[in-house]
Amino acid sequence: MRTATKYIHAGVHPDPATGAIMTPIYQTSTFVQDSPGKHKGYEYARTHNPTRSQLQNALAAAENGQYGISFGSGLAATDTLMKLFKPGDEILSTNDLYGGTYRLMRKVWEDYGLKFRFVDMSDVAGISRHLTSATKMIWLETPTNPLIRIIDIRACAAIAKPAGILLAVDNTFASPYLQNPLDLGADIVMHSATKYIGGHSDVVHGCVITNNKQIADQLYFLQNACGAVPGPQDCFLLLRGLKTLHVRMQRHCENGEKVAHFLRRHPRVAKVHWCGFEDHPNHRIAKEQMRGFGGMMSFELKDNTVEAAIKVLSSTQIFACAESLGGVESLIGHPASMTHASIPREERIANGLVDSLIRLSVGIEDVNDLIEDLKQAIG
Ligand code: P1T
Repeated sequence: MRTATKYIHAGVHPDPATGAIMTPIYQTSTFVQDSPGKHKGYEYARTHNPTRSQLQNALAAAENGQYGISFGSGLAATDTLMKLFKPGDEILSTNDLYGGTYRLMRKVWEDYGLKFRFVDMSDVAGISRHLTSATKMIWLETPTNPLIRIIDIRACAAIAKPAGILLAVDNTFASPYLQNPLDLGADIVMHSATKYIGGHSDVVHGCVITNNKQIADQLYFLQNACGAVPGPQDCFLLLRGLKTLHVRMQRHCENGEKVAHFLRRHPRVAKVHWCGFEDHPNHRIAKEQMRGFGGMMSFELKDNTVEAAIKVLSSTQIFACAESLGGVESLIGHPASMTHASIPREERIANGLVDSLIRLSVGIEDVNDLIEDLKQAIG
């Protein structure tokens, strides 16, 4: 099946009871059994739910994977992944990543004995230097949040595989439409499906997809044993969102390109981070591993102050000042005080996340309105 057909049909089938073409919302906590253990495949809704099962199949298909495991949020998905490890195990992570993931690693899992190192993985050659005999997983985002760095997934897999280290990719910024990490050698792909997969800013959800049966079995076990599961209505919204992912992503890419070029020409803008520019440091890798450059970007102001950034964020009329990304509507955010506030300032600055950095999630509105809005807001 080709991409567009896959998003609409793969992994889902009409409801066996009624023929409903859209997967019904099985809003039930339990399933009646004929006698103990004699049932139709469903016992209790934390363990299995038919709406969730179809979503998991559809998400797995979207990432060319065999197993999909859904969670109540992206962070719940990442949190469950961390439970695959034992105290003393090390995880090597990229140093530019969602602030909530950083917080989960540093403020939660370090207390349980996991060790994390945060390094710049856009320089792949440097990665091996940070591996130790205790390293069990490489964790990366690409494009990274919020500096849109690109990490070479294939090259990371070539380092991880021979060393027996798992490679996990948070594919939230690209979406399955632009990039499929499992095809590039990753063992695990994770999404905050809250973003492009849902696409309408109306649901919080996370998922993990893998081709490794052993990992999948462990994650299904943890999904039930720890219970960070999504509700059936959320699963329904995700199933619906996925069906239009390709159409939305095409427009996100078109609009993103025009907005990025507009920003680059603006006299008050010092630097634009968008992986579609030919002089982006990792553009060649982006071109190789992605099918487009997406609608996520960030930019720095010449007046590199929090105040200057806040002034822009307070002045937009169409871009809504909000956390999150990937919805049909355009959002504008200030990572230093919003999504990445949990990262200490010195660490942020050292990694290149400056005070005036503004992040855009370019939506699918008329791009001329978006550009006019930014023009009046930046001044
Ligand atoms: O919000 P949640 O569904 O729990 O997903 C967390 C998450 C994981 N990975 C990436 C790359 C993310 O961007 C996020 C969430 N990010 C935001 C809310 C944000 O505005 O960046």
